[in-house]
Amino acid sequence: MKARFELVIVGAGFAGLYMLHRARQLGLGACVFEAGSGVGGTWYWNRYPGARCDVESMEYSYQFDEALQQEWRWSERFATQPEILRYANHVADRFDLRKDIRFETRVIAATYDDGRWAVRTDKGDEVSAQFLVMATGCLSSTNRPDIKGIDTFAGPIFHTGEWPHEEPDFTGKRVGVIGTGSSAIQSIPLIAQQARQLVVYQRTANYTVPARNAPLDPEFVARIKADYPAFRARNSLQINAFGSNMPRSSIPARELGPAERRAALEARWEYGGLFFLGAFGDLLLDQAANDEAAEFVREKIRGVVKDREVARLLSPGQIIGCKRLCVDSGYYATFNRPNVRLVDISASGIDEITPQGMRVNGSSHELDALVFATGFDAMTGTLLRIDIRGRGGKTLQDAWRAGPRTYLGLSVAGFPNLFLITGPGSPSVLTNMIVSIEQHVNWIAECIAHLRSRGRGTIEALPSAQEAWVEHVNAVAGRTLYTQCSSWYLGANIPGKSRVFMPLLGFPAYVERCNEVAAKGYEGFQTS
Ligand code: N01
Repeated sequence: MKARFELVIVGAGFAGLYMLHRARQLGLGACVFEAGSGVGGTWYWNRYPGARCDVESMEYSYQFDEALQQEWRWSERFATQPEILRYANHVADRFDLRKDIRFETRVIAATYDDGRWAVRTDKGDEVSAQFLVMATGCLSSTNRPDIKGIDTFAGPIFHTGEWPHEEPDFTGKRVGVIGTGSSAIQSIPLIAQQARQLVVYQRTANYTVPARNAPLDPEFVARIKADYPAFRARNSLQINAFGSNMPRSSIPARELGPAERRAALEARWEYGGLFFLGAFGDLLLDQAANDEAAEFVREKIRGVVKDREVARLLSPGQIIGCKRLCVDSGYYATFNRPNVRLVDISASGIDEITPQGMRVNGSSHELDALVFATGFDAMTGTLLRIDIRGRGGKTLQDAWRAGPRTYLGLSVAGFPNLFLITGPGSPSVLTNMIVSIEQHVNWIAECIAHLRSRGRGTIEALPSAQEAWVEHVNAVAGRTLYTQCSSWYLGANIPGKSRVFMPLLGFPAYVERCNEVAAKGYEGFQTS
């Protein structure tokens, strides 16, 4: 296709779908390119067994349309991947979005020249647009470690982030899972139920808390639906933009006695989910408070896992919450099964993959299938795999050589009319993503409307505003414990990636700043 649009959107996940809807409301001619064959983004690709959201379903949905949020019925407290994908498809149908989406088409290059973006795809499309919106998601480029011998393996290799549409059958098979992050922790209990033998290769033990998932109580749903906007408003005032039903405590651990601290941790452990990190006001600020919560989880692990050595290996030592906390259903108990084995690879990694399996710590393991649950090149990976060139032909790769630099996580100096949705430097992955997505899309739509109403065609972040923003993001992170472990928030999971803490902590303050920027005529931007 060769065509001219006002807006090109890359990605048909929750960000791309809503951006398209808003573009239409503004009367903009828009086109979406999507690499997958359907909508849903993360929820299209991550179909591994056990995949479900760790934000409660009554919150993990759009709020822009009251009829939509009233009519959709979630079945469980934490929705499964198939249910969330059904929801994304429902939204696409309800708002008739598919006709402007080109599926199975990957954007490979975008070049800015003389007020417009020239966008190229792997299907040979060459389109031009005034505005380019990257709705590419934060966790959409899989990390496939380059392990010696990987191409020699005789059986199938799966990655949780690119799971096949046809469900693999592990019945009677010996399966190896590499990694113990959220994806592994969700899939391991289910793979263990099917496989003859499951071997889990763990480099770093991870903290996980029980989900306490359950069918949704109709009375609870009715209460929320009776005034959904008020529920949304309360959630948007939370630091992570979710969880007003169980808000973070404002009391620091040191102001509580030992029994009160214990009770706070127990209550949140019983409640289930990420709320555990809100047991103390300073759990992610103060080492002693964090140590107490971490030891509490280790004690729980020892209480569940019968083999002492396995329990010890499963017990993480790092700061809890510093890497994304995992939420599980039966993860630790899975290691009591006779067909499950934990292999510690923290000291020397995996020696090599062989046709029959793996060599680890000098011994051979025979396996029929391998599952890489090794995560993503988060937040920047997908953007940097596209050849994006801004003013004067400068590439995004060059602009971000020392780590991503944005203004508000929405815009990059030197790249006019390019918008990022939930980009680095915005709260994104530290929040309920759908809430952050809607806030970004609304801001972008209002910005474009503002430009049009004033007869202006371009907007670009000022380098000075961007530098100040990068400093602000670093300063906020520096006041917490988040920067003190090797997480994907910092890019530390990808060899050679610059270490920069990418998300910004604190949704309400961020929204206030975005609104203030707009109210001041897009302060920190130049328009022409
Ligand atoms: O990926 P991860 P994920 N050799 O990066 C290991 C979201 N999510 O897909 O810690 C051996 O967390 C790596 O080890 P180490 C959520 O935000 C949400 O699980 O680097 N091992 C780690 O154990 C989450 O945080 C949900 O030492 C290697 C694992 O692989 C994010 O997605 C569900 C290795 C990767 O863990 C990513 O989660 C799923 C190597 N060469 C995902 N390289 C929910 O909503 C990496 N590893 C619940």
